[in-house]
Amino acid sequence: MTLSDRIMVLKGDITLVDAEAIVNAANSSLLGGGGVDGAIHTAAGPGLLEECRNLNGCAVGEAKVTGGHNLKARYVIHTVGPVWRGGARDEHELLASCYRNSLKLAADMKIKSVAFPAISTGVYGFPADQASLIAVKELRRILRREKFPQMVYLLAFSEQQYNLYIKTLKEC
Ligand code: AR6
Repeated sequence: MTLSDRIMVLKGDITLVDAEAIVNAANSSLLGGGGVDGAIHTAAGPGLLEECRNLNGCAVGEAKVTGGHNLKARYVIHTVGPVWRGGARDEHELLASCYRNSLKLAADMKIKSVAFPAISTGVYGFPADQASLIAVKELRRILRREKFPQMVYLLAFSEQQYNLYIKTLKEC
């Protein structure tokens, strides 16, 4: 566990984190999938899918909020990361906007703590080092001017991802 201003790196399963909101790396249907999305829907129970059906999907880079249902977290912020297509298709800006829009929702709702998975770095293939830099830079930039959330957790699902976040936080 490492602290840097209001950003903390944690290792493990995001569904078990003690945060007021957790962020889901969803797809644009918002109707579930594999990876962290699958884990969140499984832990939240069928009520989450029911609520998601009413949201009419979500564009890449945008974010929408639901309740947490059976999760410990009170809210789930669903965001849709870009699929990596080589880096010249606006992927960097779209990933930054996932962090920006998710955090903006949390700030507007005065949510105290939010946990983020490494959006787009699994099935969507975004290079983890570049994604980590975008996450840290964007979160820091926004936290500088927002009082909420007071705490942001970066959830690393692997040792490698954990070390990468620590390195990024130290270097930028
Ligand atoms: N807790 C924390 N992180 C996790 C967990 C977990 N329980 N499970 C996986 N990760 P991915 P994407 C990490 O593939 O790349 C879904 O099918 C994982 O190791 O979940 O944004 C959606 O429906 C990786 O570091 O999301 C979309 O179709 C990170 O979470 C698509 O995958 C993101 O991996 C989205 O792809």
